[in-house]
Amino acid sequence: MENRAILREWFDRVDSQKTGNITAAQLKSAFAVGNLQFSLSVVQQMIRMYDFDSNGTMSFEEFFELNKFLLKVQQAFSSLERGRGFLVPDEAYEALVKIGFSLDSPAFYTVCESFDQTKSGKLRLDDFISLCIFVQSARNLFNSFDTSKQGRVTLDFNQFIYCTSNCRI
Ligand SMILES: [Ca+2]
Repeated sequence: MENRAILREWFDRVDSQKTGNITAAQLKSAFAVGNLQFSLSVVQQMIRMYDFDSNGTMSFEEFFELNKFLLKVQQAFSSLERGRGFLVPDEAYEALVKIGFSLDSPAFYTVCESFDQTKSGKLRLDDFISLCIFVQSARNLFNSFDTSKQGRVTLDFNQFIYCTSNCRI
């Protein structure tokens, strides 16, 4: 899905009611057609990340931005999966670095384990995308608190609850 016209066609097909917006449920089934299985909450998180007008659905422009992120994730995945269709944790770590996230070991292994749905030590593309969506939205949220760009935030209990509920997938 590289070019805008192809994306537009895809978007219009998914937007079966021709509302100009696609819902989380529509997006979830469209991904499933492409063999990517996401939970509804992951798809809702994707929408929240790029829902610039906060109406809870995706316009084409919003979808276009989401797709850019997904392409970056997919490219990092493809460069390391060597035709097997999955990444082992060390490769997932490397792929995350390519995307621009360098986590320390405790953070990485915790997040990796929670997105390894089959607990097999193998992350398929949909697992890896879900993981990246989580890390990206956590980063956005972190940045919104880290206003002085110190790479460190102080949260009171209410803010902590706000953060964990926002990042729960
Ligand atoms: Ca929207």
